[in-house]
Amino acid sequence: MTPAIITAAICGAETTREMTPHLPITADELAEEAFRCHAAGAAVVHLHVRREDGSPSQDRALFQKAIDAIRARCDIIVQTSTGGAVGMTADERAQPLECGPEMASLNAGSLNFGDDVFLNPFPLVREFARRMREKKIVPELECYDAGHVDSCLWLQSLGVIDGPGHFDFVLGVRGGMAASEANLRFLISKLPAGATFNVAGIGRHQMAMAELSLQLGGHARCGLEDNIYLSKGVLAKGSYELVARVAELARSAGRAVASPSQARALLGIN
Ligand code: KMH
Ligand code: ZN
Repeated sequence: MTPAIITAAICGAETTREMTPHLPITADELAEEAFRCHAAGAAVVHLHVRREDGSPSQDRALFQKAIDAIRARCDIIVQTSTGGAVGMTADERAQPLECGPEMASLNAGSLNFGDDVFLNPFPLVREFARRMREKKIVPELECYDAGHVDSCLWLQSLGVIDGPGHFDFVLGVRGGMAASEANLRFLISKLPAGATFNVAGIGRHQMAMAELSLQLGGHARCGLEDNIYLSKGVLAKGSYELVARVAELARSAGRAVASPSQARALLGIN
């Protein structure tokens, strides 16, 4: 079986210090958390950054500082967010692509996101994809709904994004597809031959979706961006505790845990 790539989503844009005191905010805190996640088995860190007051930002300088701090600690793959927070402009969101990440998220379509709307119109997707290709940044195709997979296949047929692609099924957002086994199996059935997939279950679905993905040959994402609890009512002390648990799930599924260099080979990162 292919080694399992664990992605640690350590910060996000919506989780707050009021929700959990364990959220990393400064560049040093983000680097320390990425290092702990790497030690626990993560090969990729999905990165957002914050201003000093904790508010979400896509500021290039803040990203550069965080990336430099992470790279000084370990060789984990840095996947910068181009999603940012709901309501940000495309120009704001694209800034981290200027920081030389190996990977970046590419959100494949729009959806209701709780009471907000997360806008990803095709012109934005095409422009982000163009910049990623120009900079040799490997996109992770963020799909919150089945139509987003179809959109990616259409963009592949137009040559806008390279196939077969690395997909991330984000399941359990209020407004997107629910986190269920039937939904995940359906999404996998839509993938082109040779595609790889990751699953990010939101909230209480995180571990169950990670386990299922690992059993089905996929990869898994966890961390405080998507879920703050280690078990019911018990806050995770950091994303690293969640990564350690997913690493156990991988081994139980008969999968080795991929190192960053194994993940680079699997994801086509040169
Ligand atoms: N914060 C969400 C609205 C991404 O990083 O690409 C979007 C998000 C996706 O987190
Ligand atoms: Zn994100």
